Amino acid sequence: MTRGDPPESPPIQEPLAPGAVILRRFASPHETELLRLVGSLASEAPFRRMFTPGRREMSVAMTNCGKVGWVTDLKGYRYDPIDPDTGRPWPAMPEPIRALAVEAAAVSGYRGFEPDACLVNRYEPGARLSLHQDKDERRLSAPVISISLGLPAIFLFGGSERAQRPQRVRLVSGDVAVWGGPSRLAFHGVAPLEDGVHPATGACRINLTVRRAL
Ligand code: MD3
Ligand code: FE
Repeated sequence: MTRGDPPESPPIQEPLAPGAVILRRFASPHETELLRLVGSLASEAPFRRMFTPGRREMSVAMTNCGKVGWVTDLKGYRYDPIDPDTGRPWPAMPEPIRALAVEAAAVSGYRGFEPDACLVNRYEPGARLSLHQDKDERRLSAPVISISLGLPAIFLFGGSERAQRPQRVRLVSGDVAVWGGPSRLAFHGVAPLEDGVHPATGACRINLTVRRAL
């Protein structure tokens, strides 16, 4: 990816909540390249379905790149520099992914974002993510940037309390969302993925979340 190339159609910024914005189709010009990079990092650190400390197998398959990766097992959730499945460090974060996330953060008002981790989620039809907060990162002042690729999904965006009924937002391939400030600790999740076929991914959705974990 070349930094500074304008997207083919002007990006639409859709405010969602204080500190949270959706940049519609911001990543669309890079869809093919991003998916190629995901394929390449998954050849080093394969997608796997992890277990929660509560012994449930997640329906979403995950892998990571960057200095550390998010893992869950019977012992708990954490960021680890070593992939437990391969015993090797996670693959480095590809520069185009880092640059796209830093640019999305900057246009959303978060300057100086220095990500060190990227969690890659793969949803097949029926896969879902129940409402949760992302709070395993040390620096909650840094935003989380999410990049959606492939099949559309209904993203659930709640408030600071789990009981708050979440907004439902449809995210399509190329959409980038920025979550920071007052929204950083909001409860969020993903509704079960609907069946479908996407020209670039087939029957799945890939989500990249770029973070500052350490
Ligand atoms: C709002 N991923 O990996 S991305 C996750 O689509 C995760 O795979 C979802 O939740 C997915 O933890 C949602 C959007 C997202 C990511 C992080 C957030 C929204 C967020 C952190 C705080 C608030
Ligand atoms: Fe999350």
